Amino acid sequence: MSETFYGSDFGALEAFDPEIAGVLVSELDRLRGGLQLIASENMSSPAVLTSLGSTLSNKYAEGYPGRRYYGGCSEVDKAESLAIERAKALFEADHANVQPHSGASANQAVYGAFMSPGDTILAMSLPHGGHLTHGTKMSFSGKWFNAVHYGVDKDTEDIDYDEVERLAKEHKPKVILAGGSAIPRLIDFEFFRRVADEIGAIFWVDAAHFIGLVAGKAIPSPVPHADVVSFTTHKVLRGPRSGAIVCKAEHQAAIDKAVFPMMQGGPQMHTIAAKATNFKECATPEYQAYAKQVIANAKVLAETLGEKGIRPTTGGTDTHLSLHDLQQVLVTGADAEARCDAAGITLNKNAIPFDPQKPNIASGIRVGTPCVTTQGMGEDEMRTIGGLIARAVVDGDADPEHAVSKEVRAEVTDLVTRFPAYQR
Ligand code: DSN
Repeated sequence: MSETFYGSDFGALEAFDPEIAGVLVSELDRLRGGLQLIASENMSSPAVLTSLGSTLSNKYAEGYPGRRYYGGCSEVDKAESLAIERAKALFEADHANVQPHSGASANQAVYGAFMSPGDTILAMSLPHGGHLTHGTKMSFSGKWFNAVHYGVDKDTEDIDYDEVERLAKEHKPKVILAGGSAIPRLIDFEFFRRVADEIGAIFWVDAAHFIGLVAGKAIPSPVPHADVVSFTTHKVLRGPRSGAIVCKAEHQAAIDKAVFPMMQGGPQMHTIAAKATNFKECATPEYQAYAKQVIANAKVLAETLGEKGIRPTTGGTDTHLSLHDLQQVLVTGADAEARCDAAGITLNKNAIPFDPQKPNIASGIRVGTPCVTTQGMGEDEMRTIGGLIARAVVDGDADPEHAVSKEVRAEVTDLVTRFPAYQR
């Protein structure tokens, strides 16, 4: 039986608000028309998008299933219970909280659960691949907490594990945090667990970037090792734009209280329903094959760019992303991003470890394969894409009318026509 779901009625939007309807259409055209290589983005399924555009958005449901501060929660309780149970099963976790609105909200809750203002956290530095919420001075996390940062080793460009251990013993942080937004290599969770145990610290993993690879059983999971794992649901995982936390049973009460009422009010029930659907998708063999292909693709893309003089830091990748040093080709990250944009390739400039440039210029780019793999592309297409990026970066221009921009864009169009996003 088909049903009319008020909320997915594009015709109604178009009739009432053509300006916003136009934005929806032109954004879809933008997605379809170019290559999306931002490592933190993906393309959720129509099933996930349907809940996001549903009447569940109307419901106030402060509290947790069966323990709400509002009436009328019988149906949203079902959605949240499904999301919790599916997350626990998918990640083999004791407990899941699916209410965080985003990765930053999830991280706020972890601080709230385990730390008081002035307490010390040991985390990866932002310029070496960490994250804004991991104690940078501009963020609440650096203003309210004493953040000590480790970085990468100058030679390997991978996490400097000796420094982690030295700083942990010197500063005795309450929490040790692993994870970040530009780490191409696997993280040694057992090492972090041992160091945390030696000083009696909580071990927290911010798995936002790679949790989808964990869900797809393509890389080892932090869940057995960490006290708490926070993550976003919209990156490789391919769910709605949101966040979640899984933790050991002993931290359940602290995490739940920190998410609500400490950091958030009403949960977004439409997004929670979409998370439930996403967790179900992630348990399928198709998703598991996808996660493995994301990594295979990232390896080939990193290697191809390296062959063109756009060196991958750490020598390559084990995950969905690679970070590339442009100094050899004498182009800044900002210029590379603009040249690629003009050629129909969306990626982002990124600081590389020990970067001589300011962050808004940067000496690197970050590329990721979640979107293009969702579109069905494989290793052959990654070789093509690596060549196109190199042409745009080295010979191209920020002007879309430049000959190289036009040539590369024509090849991008050919590729995305053969591997369409959101097939019509
Ligand atoms: N902004 C995200 C990223 O691009 O990695 C992290 O929050």
